Amino acid sequence: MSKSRTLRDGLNGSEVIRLVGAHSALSAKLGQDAGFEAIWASGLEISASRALPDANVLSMAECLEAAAQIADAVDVPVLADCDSGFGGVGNVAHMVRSYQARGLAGVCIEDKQFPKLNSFVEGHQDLAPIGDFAAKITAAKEARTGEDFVVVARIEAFIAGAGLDEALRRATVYEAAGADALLIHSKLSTPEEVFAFRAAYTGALPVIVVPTTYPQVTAAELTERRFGGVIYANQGLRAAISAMRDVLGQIGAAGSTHAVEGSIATLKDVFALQNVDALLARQERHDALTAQYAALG
Ligand code: SPV
Ligand code: MG
Repeated sequence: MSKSRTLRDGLNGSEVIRLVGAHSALSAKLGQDAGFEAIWASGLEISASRALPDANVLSMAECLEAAAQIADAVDVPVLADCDSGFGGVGNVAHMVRSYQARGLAGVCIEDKQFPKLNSFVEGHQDLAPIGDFAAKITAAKEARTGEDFVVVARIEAFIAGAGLDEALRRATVYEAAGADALLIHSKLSTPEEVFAFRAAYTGALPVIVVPTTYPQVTAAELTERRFGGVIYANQGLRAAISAMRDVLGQIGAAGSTHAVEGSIATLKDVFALQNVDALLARQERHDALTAQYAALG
């Protein structure tokens, strides 16, 4: 089954599909190994891994390269965070063709103005006009090939302080424009807003949430409340930052690596993640073939 079909089926399944954020091939592999059904190529994580703000500073080509490296490294589907689509409808069409060609299972675009600003950064969160964003959704759908590639419309009404009625109005229009799923985002410390949205939304699309600021919510509760997907968008990156800062600080303070050696990943572990065994097996076969062909001559 294609990765896009798997993502589509997962979003429409009887339980929420769990996506985990990644910024690199390695972090995506760790997410897959941990049992997540899909990967979120996170704009926040990818920008942060370059020590840059999540504010459309990176170009589409740079985001695409990172997302494609992620997709190449895993068997599970990857949903790409494409911010507000990198421009107008022309950019969106090019974006969809490029992401689909590089093996992504779908794209998510959000109804904010370019340049976007990460939803949790204090500052102006300006919503795109509803018609303008809906036209981008249609452009995305028209640019994809086949039926399975997923186009997610992300609603930022709560983030911009525009309220439930505006979120629902946008959901209806984006559904009419052809979206395959909705992502409703909230920065409250409880799931109250997204629960209210899910209860009031009467359309047919699966609804995805990103419980970064309301971590108490469980996947089981989201399934019970009829959500389609949950994205743990940045916990892997945050864990890596904490772990690296801690270990590097210890090495600097102690003047040796002795104290940390037992608590960090072994080189054997690193080699396994790099698929070194496959490389060695290929080399062995190459050596055998070389000897065989040499004997023929
Ligand atoms: C991301 O991971 O880049 C997201 C989710 O878009 S959020 O950071 O919550 O905006
Ligand atoms: Mg993002």
